[in-house]
Amino acid sequence: MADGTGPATTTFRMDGETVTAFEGETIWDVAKREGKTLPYLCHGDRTSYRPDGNCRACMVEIEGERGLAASCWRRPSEGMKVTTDSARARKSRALVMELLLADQPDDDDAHDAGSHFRDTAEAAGVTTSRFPPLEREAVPLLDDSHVAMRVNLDACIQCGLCVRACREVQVNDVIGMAGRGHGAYPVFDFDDPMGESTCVACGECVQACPTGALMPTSAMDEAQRGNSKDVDREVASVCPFCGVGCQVALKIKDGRVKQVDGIDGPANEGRLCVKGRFGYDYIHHPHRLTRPLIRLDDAPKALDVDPANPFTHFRAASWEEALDAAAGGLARLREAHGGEAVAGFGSAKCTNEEAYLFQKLIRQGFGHNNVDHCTRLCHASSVAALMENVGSGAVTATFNEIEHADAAIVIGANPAENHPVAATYFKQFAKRGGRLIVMDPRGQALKRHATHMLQFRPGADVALLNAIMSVIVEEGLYDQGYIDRFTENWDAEKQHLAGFSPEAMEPLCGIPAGTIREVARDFATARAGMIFWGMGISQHVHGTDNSRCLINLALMTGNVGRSGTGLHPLRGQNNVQGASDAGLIPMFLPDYQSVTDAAARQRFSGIWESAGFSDAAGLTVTEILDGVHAGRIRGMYILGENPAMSDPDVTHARAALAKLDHLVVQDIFLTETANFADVILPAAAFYEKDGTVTNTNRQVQMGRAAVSPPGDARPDWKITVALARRLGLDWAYDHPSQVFAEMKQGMRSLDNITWDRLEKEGAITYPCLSETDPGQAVVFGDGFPRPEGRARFAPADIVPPDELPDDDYPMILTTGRQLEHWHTGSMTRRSKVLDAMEPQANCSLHPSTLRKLGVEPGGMVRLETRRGTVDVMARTDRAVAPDMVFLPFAYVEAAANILTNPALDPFGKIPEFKFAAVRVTASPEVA
Ligand SMILES: Nc1nc2c(c(=O)[nH]1)N[C@H]1C(S)=C(S)[C@@H](COP(=O)(O)OP(=O)(O)OC[C@H]3O[C@@H](n4cnc5c(=O)[nH]c(N)nc54)[C@H](O)[C@@H]3O)O[C@H]1N2
Ligand SMILES: Nc1nc2c(c(=O)[nH]1)N[C@H]1C(S)=C(S)[C@@H](COP(=O)(O)OP(=O)(O)OC[C@H]3O[C@@H](n4cnc5c(=O)[nH]c(N)nc54)[C@H](O)[C@@H]3O)O[C@H]1N2
Ligand SMILES: [Mo]
Repeated sequence: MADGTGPATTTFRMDGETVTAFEGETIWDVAKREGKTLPYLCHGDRTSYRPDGNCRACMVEIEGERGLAASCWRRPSEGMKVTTDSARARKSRALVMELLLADQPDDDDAHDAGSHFRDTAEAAGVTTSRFPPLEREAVPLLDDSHVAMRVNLDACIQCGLCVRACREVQVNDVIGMAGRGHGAYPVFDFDDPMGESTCVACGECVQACPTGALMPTSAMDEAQRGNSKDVDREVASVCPFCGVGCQVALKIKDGRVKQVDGIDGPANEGRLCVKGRFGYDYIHHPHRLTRPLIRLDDAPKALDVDPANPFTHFRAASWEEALDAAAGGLARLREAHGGEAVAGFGSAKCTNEEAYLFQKLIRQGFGHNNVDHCTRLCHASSVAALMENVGSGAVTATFNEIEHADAAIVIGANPAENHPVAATYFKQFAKRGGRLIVMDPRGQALKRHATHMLQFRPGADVALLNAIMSVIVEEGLYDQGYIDRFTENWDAEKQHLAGFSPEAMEPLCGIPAGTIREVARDFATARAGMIFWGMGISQHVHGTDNSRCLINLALMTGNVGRSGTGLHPLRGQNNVQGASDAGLIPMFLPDYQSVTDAAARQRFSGIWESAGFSDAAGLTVTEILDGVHAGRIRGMYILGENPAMSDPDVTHARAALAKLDHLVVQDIFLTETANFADVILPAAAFYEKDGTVTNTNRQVQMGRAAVSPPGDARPDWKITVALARRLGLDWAYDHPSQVFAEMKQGMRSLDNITWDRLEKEGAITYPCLSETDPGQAVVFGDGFPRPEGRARFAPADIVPPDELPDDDYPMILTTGRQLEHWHTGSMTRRSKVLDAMEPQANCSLHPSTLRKLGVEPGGMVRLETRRGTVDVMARTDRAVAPDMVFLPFAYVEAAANILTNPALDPFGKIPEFKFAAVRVTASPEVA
C-alpha cells in the first residue's frame, strides 16, 4: 500500500541511505516518507490523483541509467541507487519549471499568485525565465461564461489534471483536451464556453488545477488576478448540505468564507459538489436574522411577506426580552393546559448535541414525546422496515463499499443530483465494469452508466421487486446457506413470491418479463451486491412495503454483512442520521431505545436527574399539525425546519401554524414558517458553530466554527439552553463537548468515540470497537441485533397509491429535488451561484405532453390537484413519462406542497410526496 503499511518488498539506496519501499510505492512515495519533498505537478500529492509521469517536475537520477527518471512513476528495484538531489537532477527539474514559467502571466498578473505551481517553481529556485513564451496555436484566453468559475488558459501547463478531475474522479466527462503538445488546451464538451457546456459545476477541476488557469470566481478580481494563499486562516469542517458529509477546508478572509475546498474525509476523499464548493455564501446573505424579533400585536398571521421588506410584522428585541417572551408563552400554555399543549420540531440541519438538547427539552420540560423532525418526511418508512426486520435503522455498509461490489441497485434515488459525491463512486464503479441497475420512473444522469435502466410505472415498486425475487426463487439463485444461518420466515416469503411472476407483474410495472428475469439473474449471481435507495421508495403510502422488499432481496441473495454488500438508504440531510440517533423521534429515545420501555425511560430520567416523562409514543410531524387543528396543541417550538413549505398539503399546515397561540421559530432566515411566529430567535449557521454531525455512512464528524455569526445571532444549542433554564430546567452547559459527554452516557453507539478523538481524527464510524478503531464500515457479518441474531423476511403485498388519476385529474404529479437547490430554498436561493444557475420555479413535462397542451418550452402551465393550484414555468424533458409532471419543492412562488397528498404510510407515517392525481393545463394568459 502507498501509505507505507503494506508488506516490505524492495530495499534500495536513496541519497546514500538504505531505504525500503513497500508494495506499490514509487520512488516519489518513498522520498516523501523519508521526509524529502520532491516536486510534483501531475498528481495531487498522490492523494486523489494517480501520477502519470508526464510533467517531468520530479526527475531523479538512477545509477547506471543514462536518462533521468520520473520519480512519481518509477517503482524502485532491489539494490537500485537513486540520487534525488544531484546537481543534474536539480538542474533538470529547474529547467522544466523555467520552461513552464516562460508561458505564465507575469507575477503581477498571476491568476493565482499563491498557486502550487508557483510554489514549486520557487522551491526549485526559479522565479524568472530566460526563455521566450512558446509559440502556441491561438488558444482562447479568458472564458468567464460560468458564474462560479473562470478559465484563463494563458496559465495552463497542459498537465491534464482538470481532464482527469472531470473524467476519472467525478466521472462527468465534460472536459477534454484539444490541440496537440504545447498547443493543447482543455475544452468543455465540444469546445463550448464553460457556462454553456454540460458542466455541473462540481469544481473538481478548479481544485485540481495547479496554476490558477481554473479559478473560483469568488477568489478573483475583475482583472483576473487572485491569490489562493491570501487567506487569514483555514478551518476544517463538514459540508452543511446533504447526508454524504463531505469534509471541507474553509478559507477565511476578513471574517468571510472566501473559498471552499474538499479535504480527505472518509466519505468524500477530497471531492465536493456544486453546493458544497460554491453554495456556502448563504451564510453571508443580507437576509440573515441578526436580532431576535417579536411579532407586532396587530400583525396578522399569514404568509404575506413582502420579499423586499420581510420584517414588517416584527420588531427587534433584546435577547432577554425575546427569550422571556418565547419561554414565557410556552410555560403559560404548560400551566394552563398541561405539557401536552406544547410540541416541538427539531432539526436535521443542526448538530448532534443540538438535536439531543432539543428532544431533552420537550421530554424533560413538557413530560411527553411529541417531538419529531424531517426524518418523518424522508426515510421514516425505510427506518420502520429496517428496525422491524434487521433490528437497526442505519445503513449496513458505507456507500464507499461499492468499491468492493460487483453489482449495485440504485432505486428511487437520483444521487447525481442529490448525493453527487456518492454518485461519483457509483459512476467509477460502473466504469470499472460493475453492474449498475437503476430503477426509477424518471430518467436520470446515472442512466448513462447503468447496465440496466428500468423506467417503470411510479408506485409499482412492490410489483417489480417481488417479480425480481420470484425469478430468484424460481431459478434457485438464492443463497440457501445465508438464509439458513442468518434469517427467519423464509418459507413464508418463498410461498408469497409464487404469486408474482414477471409475466403477471409486467402489466403492473411496465417492464418486460424478460428484462425482469435478466436483472434478477444479474443481481443474484453477483459475488457482492449493494442496494441503495431514496425517496422514490420511502415517500409512498406503501413506503414501508417497498423497503421490506429491498431487505428481502438483500437477505435472499446473502448480500449483507460482507465487504461490497449492504443495504444503504441514502440519508438526506447533513445530520438526519445523527438527529435520529440523538432521539429526535416521537417513539424513540437516543439510540432507538423505545419510549414504551420503562428501563430506557428510567435510564434517561436518571441521567437528566429529573422526574419521568410519558410512556406513550409521541405524535409525528403531520400528526402534531393535526393536533393543532384539533385544539390539543396550542404552542410549538420549531428549530431549523420549514414546515410551511416542506409538509404535504401546506395549506393545511400553514393554517395550523397560524392557529397556534404561541409559536417560537429559531432559524437563520425569516422563513415561510417564521412568518407565523410570535417570537423569532436568530441562530448561528453551521459554519459558525462547533458540534458533531453524523452522515449517511454512520460517520460521526467534527464541525468547527470558521466565522462569527452575524449581529446577535447565537449557536442553536445556546439558545435552547437559555430557553430550558427559563422553563425551569437546571441546565448548565458551556460547551457542546459537555452535551456530547452526556449523550455517551445513554448511547452505546458512541462507545469509544470521544470529543477529543473527533477533534484529532475528524471522523469516526460507529460502531467503533476500540479507542484506536476508526469504526466499522460494514456491520452484521455475524448476525443481526434481533432475536437469535436473525433478520426477518417480511412478505409485502401490492398496495396502490392513495390517489389514482381519474377523469378530473388525469395525470400523475411527482415531486422532488434539483441539484442546485436545497429543499425549501431558504439557503440555496440565497446563494449567488446556485440561485444564478437555477433562478426560476419550474416543472418538467414530456415534449409530447407539452405539444398536446399547446405550450412552448419555457411557457407557463397550471397544475391543479384536490388540494390547490400552482402556475409554473414548464421545461421539456424526455426523462419524464408523458402522463407525469415533475415539480421540485424549492420555490415558494410555485410551492409543490400546495398540491401534494398528505395520505400516510401506516407504519412510517410518511406522506405520499411522490404520487398525486393532477390536472395540467396551459396557464390562463396573465394580463
Ligand atoms: N440538491 C439537493 N440534494 C439533496 C436534497 C435537496 O433538497 N437538494 N435533499 C436531501 C434530502 S433530505 C434527501 S431525503 C435526499 C433525497 O434524495 P433522492 O431520494 O434522490 O430524492 P428525490 O429527488 O426526491 O427522489 C428520488 C427519485 O425517486 C424517483 N421516484 C419517484 N417516484 C418513484 C416511485 O414510485 N418508485 C421509485 N422507485 N422511484 C420513484 C424520482 O424520479 C427521483 O429520481 O436528497 C438530499 N440531497
Ligand atoms: N413535495 C415534497 N415535499 C417534501 C419532500 C419531497 O420530496 N417532496 N421531501 C421531504 C424531505 S425528504 C425532507 S428531509 C423535508 C425537509 O424539510 P425541512 O427540513 O423543513 O426543509 P429545509 O429547507 O431543509 O429546512 C431547514 C431549515 O433550517 C434552516 N437552517 C439551516 N441551517 C440552520 C442552522 O444552523 N440553525 C437553524 N436554527 N436553522 C438552520 C434553514 O434556513 C431552513 O429553514 O422536506 C420534505 N418535503
Ligand atoms: Mo430528506
